[in-house]
Amino acid sequence: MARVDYTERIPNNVSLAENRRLLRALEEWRPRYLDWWQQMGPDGFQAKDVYLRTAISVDPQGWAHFDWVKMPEYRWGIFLAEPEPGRSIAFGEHKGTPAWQEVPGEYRGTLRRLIVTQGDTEPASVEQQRHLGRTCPSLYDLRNIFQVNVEEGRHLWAMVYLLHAHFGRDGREEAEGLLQRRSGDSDKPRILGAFNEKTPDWLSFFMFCFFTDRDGKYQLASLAESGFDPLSRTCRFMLTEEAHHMFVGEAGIGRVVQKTCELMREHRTDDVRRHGGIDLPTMQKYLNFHCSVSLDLFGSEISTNAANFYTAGLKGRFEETKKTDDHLLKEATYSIAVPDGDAVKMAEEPALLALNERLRDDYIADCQRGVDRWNATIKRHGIDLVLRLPHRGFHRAIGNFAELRVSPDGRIVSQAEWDARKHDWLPTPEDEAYVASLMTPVVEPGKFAGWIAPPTRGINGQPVEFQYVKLTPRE
Ligand code: BYC
Ligand code: FE
Ligand code: FE
Repeated sequence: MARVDYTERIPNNVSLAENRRLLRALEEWRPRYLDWWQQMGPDGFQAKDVYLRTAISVDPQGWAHFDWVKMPEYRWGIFLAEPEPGRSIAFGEHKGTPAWQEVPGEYRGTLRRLIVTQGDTEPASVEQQRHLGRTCPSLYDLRNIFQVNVEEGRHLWAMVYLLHAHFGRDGREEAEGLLQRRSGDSDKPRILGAFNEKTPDWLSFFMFCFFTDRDGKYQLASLAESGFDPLSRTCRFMLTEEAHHMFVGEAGIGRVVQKTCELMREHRTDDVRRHGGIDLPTMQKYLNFHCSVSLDLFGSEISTNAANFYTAGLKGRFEETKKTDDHLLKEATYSIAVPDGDAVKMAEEPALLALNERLRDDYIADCQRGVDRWNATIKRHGIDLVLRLPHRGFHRAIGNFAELRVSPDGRIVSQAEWDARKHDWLPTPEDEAYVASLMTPVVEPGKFAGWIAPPTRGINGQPVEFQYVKLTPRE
């Protein structure tokens, strides 16, 4: 069962060959997906061989397969984590009853909506990143972004499979819609805010992988708890891919920090721009931006949607089954941050309504661990500066703080103060132009752009100077 059948056009471990109708529907969707990939996927590298990892089975060893692949020939497939025999629903009003193998009629619309929202982010991120190959800081990084892109493409397949297999005609229509919306398009934008922002440069890309893919980790982990077993198993396998995306983000920013610190020490200056580096205050502004738009992705602090998802058994908490409370949350309360005059105070709210905020708290703690590791690098260089996550109310467009102006250190400020200070807090057009000016491609194996340190090791035991993408045919 764990073995993936690669003799099939659509590799899968869901016995697709035995379900002719579903197979046909997915085979019809496939050329439209490939058209979308050609049109909206990585710009300019479709014919190049890339050293990619492909899943050949869903157990951890199945990940060991690396090979040269042209991206349009990547084996996008449908992989679900192994079923847990006798799995039951862990929370909400159906707690203790067997997990559903089919969609319960009463939750059809809600589940479809959750799956479409999740699915929509996957192609959106590929669209946002499609121009970045042309300005890669190294072949190693070029390979990594393409690995992320093909896996986000596969995540779209994962959600489209669920739509086709379990939602009939509506599901097929939604699967088309996922190929029709476009990131940043004013007529048919992607569903969630962060996925309509631009990812214009590699600093933004690494920040996106660190902050926005990490929202993916937390959302997928909550959906992995779902009582709808096919969704749970799909998300559990997606999470194994997500780990690499967050590695790309954390290590990418870590390498920029490293390079900046080296330049600061070498030239005994904070002004590393003169030496082609990205100064730490600019990195802090990019961090503030990407953190705040990613915090919005968790929804409002108080959400009846989230309460309904939970009570229905559709979307759990992070690590729901490891928690030892009643998994119903009818009586429990949870402490959330709320604006109070010009300060922020904590208020107890019904835990059931505060589930988005609770997930956001888990996410912030996870982000902080990465920031601490960057700060350890800064400290090791004897530099007296710390990167900080902005306050959760900073620059928010969703929730309690959306109508307010909040400083990164969590003061509710006047519009006048915001206007005067926002250039200290968010990237300015000049900052963006400076970062853009650094984005000249470096494609010689083993060479890196001057604003980023090399990684400590290569991919799959290969040396750092390996030719991870074959830009010219091998002689
Ligand atoms: N932008 O009760 P509320 C990933 C809407 S990332 C625009 O506050 P709820 C990836 C909301 O839809 C993971 N609209 O929130 C990463 C609702 O609309 P209606 C993606 C927003 O529903 C990198 C209204 O506001 N997965 O995988 O509890 C690369 C009030 O909603 C936003 C998921 O998101 C926003 N930021 O929670 C590639 C999981 N926030 O009903 C991939 C599935 C809220 O009034 N989605 N709204 O029309 C969900 O679980 C929920 O839809 C949300 C929102 C957590 C997003
Ligand atoms: Fe994804
Ligand atoms: Fe991802």
